[in-house]
Amino acid sequence: MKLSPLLLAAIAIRVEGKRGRLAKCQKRRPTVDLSNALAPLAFPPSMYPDKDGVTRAKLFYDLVDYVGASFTTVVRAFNGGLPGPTLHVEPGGSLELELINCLQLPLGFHGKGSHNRYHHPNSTNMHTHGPHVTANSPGDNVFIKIEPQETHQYEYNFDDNHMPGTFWYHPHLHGSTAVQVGSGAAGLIIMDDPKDYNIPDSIRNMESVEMLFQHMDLNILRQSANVSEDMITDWVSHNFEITNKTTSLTNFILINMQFLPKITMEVGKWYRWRMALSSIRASIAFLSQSGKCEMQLIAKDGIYLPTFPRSVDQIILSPGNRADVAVRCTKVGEESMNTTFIDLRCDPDSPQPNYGCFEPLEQYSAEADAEVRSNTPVEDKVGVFMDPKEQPTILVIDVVSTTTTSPDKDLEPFTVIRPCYLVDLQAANVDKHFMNHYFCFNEGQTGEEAGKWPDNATPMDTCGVFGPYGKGDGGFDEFTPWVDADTYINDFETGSIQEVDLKAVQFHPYHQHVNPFQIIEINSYNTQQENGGVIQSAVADWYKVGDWHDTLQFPAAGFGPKFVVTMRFQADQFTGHMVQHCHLLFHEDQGMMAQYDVTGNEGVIWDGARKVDPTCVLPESARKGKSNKAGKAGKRM
Ligand SMILES: [Cu+2]
Repeated sequence: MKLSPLLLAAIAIRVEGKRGRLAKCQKRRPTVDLSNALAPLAFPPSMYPDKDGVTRAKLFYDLVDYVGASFTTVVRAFNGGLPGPTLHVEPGGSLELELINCLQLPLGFHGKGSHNRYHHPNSTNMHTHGPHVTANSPGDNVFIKIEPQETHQYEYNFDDNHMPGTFWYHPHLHGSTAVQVGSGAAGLIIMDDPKDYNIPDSIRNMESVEMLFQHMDLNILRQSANVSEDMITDWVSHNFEITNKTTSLTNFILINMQFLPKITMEVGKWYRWRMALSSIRASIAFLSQSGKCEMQLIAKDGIYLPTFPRSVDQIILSPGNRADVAVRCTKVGEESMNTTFIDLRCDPDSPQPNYGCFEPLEQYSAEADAEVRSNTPVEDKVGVFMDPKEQPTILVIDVVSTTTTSPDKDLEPFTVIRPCYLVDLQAANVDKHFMNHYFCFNEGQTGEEAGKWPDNATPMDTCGVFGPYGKGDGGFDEFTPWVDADTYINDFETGSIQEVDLKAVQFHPYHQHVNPFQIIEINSYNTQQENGGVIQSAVADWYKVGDWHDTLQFPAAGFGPKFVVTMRFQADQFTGHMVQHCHLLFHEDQGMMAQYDVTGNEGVIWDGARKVDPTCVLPESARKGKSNKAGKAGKRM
């Protein structure tokens, strides 16, 4: 039967009508040109709470032509800018966020075989990384799927005792996190210090510099675009052009998507650098080249240090981490912030992809490059992504003379009054213990590991976490790549204290949603083994027992498989999903994710908090004695 043009038109309208074309999506694709090095660092627009404490944000997710320092491409971005707008929120307030997915069909790779591989590049969702909020809708539910031309309304409510700090947001749809976050879809969330917050004026009044660091790992982006059948950033056949406009590097660190930007700071004045690392693979460490810029660590992952400030020589960030660091430069002139090499024994000769390495690596061998390129026939067009050259400098500071007569004083030691969900847990009685052990099979291992190859794994790189349920760290028959939103690896009740050993934490940055965690023990008993474990002094300064994180990779080369970091957290208030995953997002897409099931009663807090710290602040709901909806248990992995 031949369809009449009229009928075809009617079908077209019906298809269009089902998904609808969203109003207010951009009519023309904007160009964002950030190709020049040494340009003044630019900041994305900021959105602030209204008088009622509610931040009302609309984020349009759509395409942008990005002109970078060495290449141009098309990326997915929020509100036509890179990075997305900075969302300011306040304790006791909320964030009402409408996410409008303006992307178009096709869905890309989906259906059979796509589960733990890169898939549906044009569908998306939102994760607020760091805030202590519920994972249930309309809150931080990362199992929401917003298909092309659909919208979703999120609402995140922050308790009035929420610790202010630096957080961030990014898409978190399993299968498309690497391609989306890795090409720039991210922005900062800043919970500002309330006017009456008990921090010193020197901290409160410090001018802030907001920096979203982005590692562009074009190799992984190309793979994920390819596998997910992404017709937008399909860098194999179109939409990608090496320009070498400012640099020939193709593997580098950007700040607010700019290559080697410049900031201006007055000599002798403290600035609060609020930083987040949006990276799907590399970590970074950097320092002041001349040593003439002092650095005092104030907060990590949006949580003030137990006592601050802490003098540090280097700033260390792994994928997903944030840091607030007070920086004061004492010599007028140009200062460079240079990356350093923190040894994780990332083997440049390994045919396998290296995990959790600090970039830029000091070297890659020609053989390793050849291996990487062997499956990538387009190298002539796009260059060698793992470039052997370093990008030592990532930021330049113009230190200028000051208009004031005296330099800022040294920062005085101080402790903040903490919310009860962040009291010291080092002496607490633990209710339950779990061992988190991440693992990846690489493509090259499939043959020799065939006997151990799990039924639910895919034929490519496959990552997962070891069961058994409630215990972890089992044998290969307990190895489980991501299952689904109804399946859990452990359960515990609200109001309990949980302890987790992180076993592969040298290589895989462990991130858990909802509840941040405290470092309890850094187990270096294995120091004498093989190569002799070394914890560099910069690492020892940065990661201390008692510190809090929501994402942790511990750079400890040579410690071997027995190296473990033990952490604890309160399962505070929020029942339901508590997702944990590797923040190398290409691993997460390939299955390195599981979730805890928080049962018990909604709203229950740990009754020991006030005994540990009588000054800790309870949320309003607990002060009024509300609590009570029981959580229901989910399916076991
Ligand atoms: Cu990983």
